[in-house]
Amino acid sequence: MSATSPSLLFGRLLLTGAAGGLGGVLRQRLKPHCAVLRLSDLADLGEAAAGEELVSARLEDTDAVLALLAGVDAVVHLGGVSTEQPWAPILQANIIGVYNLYEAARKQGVKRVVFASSNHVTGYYRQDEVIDARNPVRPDGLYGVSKAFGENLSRFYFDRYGIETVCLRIGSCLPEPRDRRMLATWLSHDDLERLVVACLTAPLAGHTVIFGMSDNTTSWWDNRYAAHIGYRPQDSSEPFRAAVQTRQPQADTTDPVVVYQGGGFVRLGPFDPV
Ligand code: NAI
Ligand code: 15L
Repeated sequence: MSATSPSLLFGRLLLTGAAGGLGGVLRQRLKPHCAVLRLSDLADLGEAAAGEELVSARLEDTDAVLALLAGVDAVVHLGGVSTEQPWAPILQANIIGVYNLYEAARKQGVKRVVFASSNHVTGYYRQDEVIDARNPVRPDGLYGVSKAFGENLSRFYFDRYGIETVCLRIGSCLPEPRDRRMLATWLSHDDLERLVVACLTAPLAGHTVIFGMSDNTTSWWDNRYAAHIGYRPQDSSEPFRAAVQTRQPQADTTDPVVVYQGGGFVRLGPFDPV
């Protein structure tokens, strides 16, 4: 069941990355908020349900992305490389792709974008620190660097062209927290829906960075500068704590995976040979 009450707020919404993990979650949950939900990916999207439009597009294809944004009121941009990968795919999807998206938004008159950034933009902060949106970025890999690029690009398109963006620094959005780190980073699927709908409907979004987390007891992130978005998480990782801690005894506290907020990502890549 939807975590927010259904209402038709948009004519046409675009969801990129719709064939992915979170795309599958939001495909069901954004439909009540628009007359038409345009779904895009390079992977198979299955059959179109009533009120859905399916568009196959590669984000690095400038013309395809320009056409993708025609007639769209707002974009939820999930598409792209979602883990640490070699530079070539990151460049195509997360650098060129996000540039194509903002150029298309400018040319097609789209006024609001919800951009799936990541906690890996700030993954080299320590787990004993609490940070907010004004702390400088400290990416934990090329993936995090590419998301920081998207955040900066969207800032420029707001300052120059007035295109509003909410950058979601999503933590770990899964049905349940899987490990100790995720007790702090977990975002439930219901709270993801609440967050995205709040970003789409906030009267004034401007350019905002918000950490995508549930109302977890352990927390490394402070959303004080995103209060105007009106996101109210209703879930918490706490009911999962005992099971997680039993399953995963505390690891070596000098291990970088335990020290840094980015967890295992601080060990990954770069993959290109020396
Ligand atoms: P995912 O990898 O399951 O989905 C990404 C989708 O983008 C895929 O369906 C893929 O086919 C598509 N895609 C990749 N390259 C593309 C290209 N060049 N052109 C067009 N489409 C392309 O990722 P997931 O988990 O659904 O995440 C969605 C977004 O949220 C991603 O941008 C990810 O970086 C971000 N995010 C997700 C988190 C999570 O916990 N799932 C945490 C932090 C950020
Ligand atoms: C991310 O950015 C990834 O897209 C996702 O797969 C998770 O690994 C998440 O971060 C995380 O930090 O748990």
